[in-house]
Amino acid sequence: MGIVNVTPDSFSDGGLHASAAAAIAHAEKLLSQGAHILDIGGESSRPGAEGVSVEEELLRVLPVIRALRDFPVPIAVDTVKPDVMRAAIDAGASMINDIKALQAPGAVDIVAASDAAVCLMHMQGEPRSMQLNPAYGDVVGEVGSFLGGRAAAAMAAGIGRERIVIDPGFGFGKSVDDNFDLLARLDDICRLGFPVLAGLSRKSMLGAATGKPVGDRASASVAAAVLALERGATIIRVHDVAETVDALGVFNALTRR
Ligand code: 8Y4
Repeated sequence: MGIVNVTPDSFSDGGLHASAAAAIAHAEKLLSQGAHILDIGGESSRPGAEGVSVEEELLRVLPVIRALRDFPVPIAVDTVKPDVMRAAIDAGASMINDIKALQAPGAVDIVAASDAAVCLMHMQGEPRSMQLNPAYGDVVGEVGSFLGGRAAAAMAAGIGRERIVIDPGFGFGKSVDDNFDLLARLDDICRLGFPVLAGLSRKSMLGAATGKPVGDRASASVAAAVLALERGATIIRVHDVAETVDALGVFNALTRR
């Protein structure tokens, strides 16, 4: 899964049209590098980030979804807002990537009423404050029971199990140790019986392990991707698609034996 951000602050200052054009060009590049899914996001979910309105988020993501809908890969939309989910699905998105695991009022029903797939992610707290004081007794157990519970709620609302992906949410209300505990035991999360998505790309746990700044974490990200694959993850959300596709080729060559 290749990451496509459509946030004006990620690009210089050309406004919304330039942001959409840059995002579409970036998506084309990721596709040429071998991405199997594109994840379009119009609201930054980084620690400390401020939210945007439904209107602003739609102005960002809809032109990009419409431009990519005929590409030969599924389009996921990274949003927590039910109104954005509905409009994105109507515009051609086939997956909702929700860092709040469909907990917003109405979100489960909107996905249930569609054919879209959903990624249910674990987060402790809210993006603005989640990294201030993350605390767990047993991080793997707590994340697993949250994800199992959200998947059960999704299925009870009519979302078929074949439409559900789960994700431990690396970096979302977790200490460095919590993140590495989750990576070490990602096989436990896989045992819940749903495909597991791992988003480790360039995250601060990799900065902690390497001492490198965010712009120099590509190799660390590829290493983390392979470790996640080895523990059973089947979707890897990344910035560095070409490098990760090569690593996946090596992983698959070994795993097929
Ligand atoms: C550098 C670059 C440092 C990016 C941090 C980051 C996930 C996700 C994000 C994830 C799923 C991010 C939207 C955070 N992470 N969705 N989204 N899983 N499903 N931070 O792990 O990339 S945004």
